[in-house]
Amino acid sequence: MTNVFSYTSNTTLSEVAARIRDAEAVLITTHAKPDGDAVGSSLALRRAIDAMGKKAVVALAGPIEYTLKTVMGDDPVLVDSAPDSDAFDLVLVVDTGSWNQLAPMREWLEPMTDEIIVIDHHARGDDLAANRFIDTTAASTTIILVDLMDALGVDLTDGSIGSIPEALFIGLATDTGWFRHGNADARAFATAARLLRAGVNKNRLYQALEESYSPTRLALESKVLNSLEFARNGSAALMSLGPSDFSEIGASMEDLTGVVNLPMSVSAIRVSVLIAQAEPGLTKLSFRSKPGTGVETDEDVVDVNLLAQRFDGGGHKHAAGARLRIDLPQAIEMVREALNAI
Ligand SMILES: [Mn+2]
Repeated sequence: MTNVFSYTSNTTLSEVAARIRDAEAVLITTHAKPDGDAVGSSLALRRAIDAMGKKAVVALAGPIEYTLKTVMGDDPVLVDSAPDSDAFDLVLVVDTGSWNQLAPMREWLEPMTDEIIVIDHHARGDDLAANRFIDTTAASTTIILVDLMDALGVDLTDGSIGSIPEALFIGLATDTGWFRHGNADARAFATAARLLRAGVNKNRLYQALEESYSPTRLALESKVLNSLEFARNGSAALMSLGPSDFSEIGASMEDLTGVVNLPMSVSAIRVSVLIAQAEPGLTKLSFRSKPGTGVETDEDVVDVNLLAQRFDGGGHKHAAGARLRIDLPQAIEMVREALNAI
């Protein structure tokens, strides 16, 4: 008999809520280099569990984008330091279930497998926790957490700065590209409406997260667009940045967020790939694709999760990533080939 691991739920949200109610001290963590959904999920849980009178600690592995830091409030958060694992009787891992993305935490997470509950919306992950709640139809992990908060009876009517609804909104807004991406469905908009009704200030969050870049960002975009080439009969965009590009303008990998989407403004483009290398021997791939509109052929909808898997990466159908232990020219060659083959 073979046991093929399947990254699907083996628990329910009411069971997760019961585990949180029974816990005395909860440790919360998420993928390294956390994005808005990872941070929003972690903070929403911390604030909710803290309000229940329990100890709740968030442990993050950086770097954390500057813009994200400005909306994190003054919650106590451990960054790049190992928590005292013995002090916790429950661990919540959010927005990932993959060792790849939890490498900095693996040493202290692995002995706690029985205490871990993964809450995630990704399609792939590892067998790293006794319990998992996976909903791949959720636009963000925070949208799953709204249901969990309801199961816990957490009040979501105060959306002021530093509130639980605000943290939930940050995850939802950023993971949907501010409600533009294919995952922004009716549930996402309904949840957004509920959080806005609670008073979440979306204009403040949008400016803090999307309109607070340094001039370096434009210099970086200029370099990226300069590298643009088309593949797959003009339906794929491929862009690349090498170590000298980064050093010339004093930019780093963290400055690249969202840049992969630039070519999407072109009608014919269905898929976009950004290949970036800031340090020797490590190249990062970001994949994006446009969702179907119902008026194009099936071949026009590219599943970049499958594409990323060819490079040992993964993600969602329309947003995925991978890391390669090779240099830029070789990575470009491999991606060019893969794009022309799909
Ligand atoms: Mn997410």
